Amino acid sequence: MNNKHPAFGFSTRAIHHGYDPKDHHGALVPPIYLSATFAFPTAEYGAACFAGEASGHFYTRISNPTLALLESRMAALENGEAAVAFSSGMGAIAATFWTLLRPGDEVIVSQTLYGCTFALLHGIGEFGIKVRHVDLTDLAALQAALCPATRMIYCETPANPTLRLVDIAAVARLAHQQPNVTVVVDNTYCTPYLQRPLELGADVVVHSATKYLSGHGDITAGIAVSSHAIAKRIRLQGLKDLTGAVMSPQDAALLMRGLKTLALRMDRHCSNAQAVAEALQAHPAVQWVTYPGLASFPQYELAARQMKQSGGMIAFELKGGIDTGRRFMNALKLFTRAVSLGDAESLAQHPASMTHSTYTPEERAQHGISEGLVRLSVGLEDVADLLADVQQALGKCARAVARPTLLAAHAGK
Ligand code: 7XF
Repeated sequence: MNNKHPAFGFSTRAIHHGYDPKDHHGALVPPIYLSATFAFPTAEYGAACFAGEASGHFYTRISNPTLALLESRMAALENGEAAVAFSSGMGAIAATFWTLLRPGDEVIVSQTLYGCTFALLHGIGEFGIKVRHVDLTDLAALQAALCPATRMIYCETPANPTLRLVDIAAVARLAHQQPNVTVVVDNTYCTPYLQRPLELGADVVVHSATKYLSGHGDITAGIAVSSHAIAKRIRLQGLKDLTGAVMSPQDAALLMRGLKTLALRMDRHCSNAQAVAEALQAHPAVQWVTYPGLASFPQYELAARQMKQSGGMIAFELKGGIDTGRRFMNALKLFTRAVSLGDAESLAQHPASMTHSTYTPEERAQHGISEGLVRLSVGLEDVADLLADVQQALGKCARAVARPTLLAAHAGK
């Protein structure tokens, strides 16, 4: 899918693609078409729209000019042919699954996914679709899991919340040795500014656009980007009939506003997160920290090859596990205790009891989500203020960890 939109750079496309003010009374910012339905010039034309013989907007659950502009912009940024907008990331993922999978099919999914995607996979399992969880960092395991019934490979990279990476090009190469296998990548953590899965051989990219793409925490939204042929199927089956999870035109306008600053914001998220990850790594209260920009990151070379920068998400655990983790979270003054990610505000949450509470404790253990893992979404504030907040909260944990150790030393005397 290379070079479909080569003319302009990333930010120029994010700001201008698909829109010319002269077609809209000179309006600099695209108007919002707040209309559920669209007039037919004749009865025959209306019938032709429903028969798929005429193009044009006729009902917003299927298409709308504001959504169409957003979709063409997202396709331009991901270097795909087409996109379909949804009311949430889960809407985009569910519609993609329902469109591309049928009873008897098998889907191979990577270890560790966002909690509700994991729950959705349990759900589709009840409809006769076999779900295999495979460690996609192990290509031999993937090769062994592929079979004639395999229709889809699905992964997040980096995964929420462990940050484990999947080598998209290697997985796509293996998958495409077999006909009819669609590789779907959730690119929420990276956005197309940091990583473009379609250029690496994936067939569909899905996003929770609730996160970095919109960037301001004020909408829930989702996007699927692919070839024209797959997007048409996702629109006419997954969106129109099977979920109805259409994005509101007002949300599309907010999302396009967010896209204009995506590159600037991502640069800042990445540099702030790098500084916070380094501070965590250097602190004696920290047991481990995972961030793709640290040399200690197990897939550091893959991260450097596949991602333009290291992203804004950090996973770490404190000595003393979740008890100390909760103490840390409750001591934060600038970071907000909240789920979601990719906002201007820095956020801290505990996956085992929040975003990944859809897993049983045994499943979390199998998928590498430790009970003490704390997840940070590093925002856009001044880095000195973020570091000061993390340091003061860690200071409280260091004292809490040191105390029982001292008591144990005395008890031993
Ligand atoms: O339906 P949503 O817009 O909330 O998106 C679902 C979704 C899909 N893929 C990834 C990688 C996600 O992280 C999400 C949503 N995750 C939030 C989080 O992890 O904080 C949801 C809060 S419960």
